[in-house]
Amino acid sequence: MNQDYHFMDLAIQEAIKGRYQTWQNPMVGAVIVKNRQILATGYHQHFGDSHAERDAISKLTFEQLSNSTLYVTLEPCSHYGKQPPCADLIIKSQIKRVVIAQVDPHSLVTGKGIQKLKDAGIEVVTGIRANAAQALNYFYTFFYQHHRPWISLKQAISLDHKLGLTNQRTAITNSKVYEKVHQERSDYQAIIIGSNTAMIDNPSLHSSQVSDYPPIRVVLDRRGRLFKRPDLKLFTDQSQATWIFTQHPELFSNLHNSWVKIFQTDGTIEDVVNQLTKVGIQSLYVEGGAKIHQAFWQTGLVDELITYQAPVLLGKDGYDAFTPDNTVLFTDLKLKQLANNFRIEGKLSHV
Ligand code: AOF
Ligand code: ZN
Repeated sequence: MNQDYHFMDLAIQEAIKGRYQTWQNPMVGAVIVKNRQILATGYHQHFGDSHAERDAISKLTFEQLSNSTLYVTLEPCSHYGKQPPCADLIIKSQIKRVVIAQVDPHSLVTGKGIQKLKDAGIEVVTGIRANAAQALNYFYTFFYQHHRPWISLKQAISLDHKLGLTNQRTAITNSKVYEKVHQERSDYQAIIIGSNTAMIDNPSLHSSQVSDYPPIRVVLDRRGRLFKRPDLKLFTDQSQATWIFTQHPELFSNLHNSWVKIFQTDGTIEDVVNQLTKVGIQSLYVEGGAKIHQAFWQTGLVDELITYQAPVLLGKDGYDAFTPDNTVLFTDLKLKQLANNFRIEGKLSHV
């Protein structure tokens, strides 16, 4: 029915209100309708808090709910997590019809929520605006489908494909790129840099969106060189968590505190990705430098390359961006001009 699309669009608008606050949970929106009238709306407001369905249902009386239709952007859950199962609440509320956009890719839920509703005699319709709902929770969906985080490499290069001048901090891109990168970081759950970048650039890796869950700053420091640099912003600025992956955790005993966490690794990127997967990190923004990019590239796990290019030639004193061994084809290419710089985004063809 046409109105199903209309009400689902509203549910998607509701879901978006939770952006930057649902963290490892999906953004979900709900709309309850009876006789073509909207009775209540709701959304998942914060990680750990009420689900969208409960948020909407709790605003209505039993009488209002009875025989109503619930529009929800994600399949209602059927398991006990931080919240009780929404499917049970929907059944208890005597909602007659449930329209769902996306089937939950989370293996604890997939299909089970829908089945529970059907078993209780509720009419269930799925797939209404499924693509839009999936796009809303792109990284969440990828994580549960592929059992690892989505990985974007980000690099800022000159026209001669160099990242900067050797051993000194070099800003080659303009202020619009600076703003865009700060905004873009907010979409990811972790930002990754290598120890060289940490020491040379001393970055704070801030993101521009206000959130209770700013991206975690992950530093790959196999040899444990950073223990001698407690002055780095990553250690002194408590705005975001810093996680160090090293083969020498013992060196960091003094730096370990409530926002700095030390992880032991075997030194491979695969191990870092595995450990991040285990703690539920769904998306990585790998900022470099070139060695880290190269190491990620070699795993074959990179899903997207984001390149910012500035109109400058760094010449022979510049150091090279990473270079793949073979020809690489991109899909879904996006090109955007930011004043006199370019942003080029390409997904790898395996995605
Ligand atoms: C949400 N918000 O509106 C819906 C979700 O730990 P819990 O209880 O919050 O459960 C999280 C899971 O519940 C989540 O991964 C997803 O599978 C399902 N549905 N989650 O956070 C919602 N409807
Ligand atoms: Zn739920």
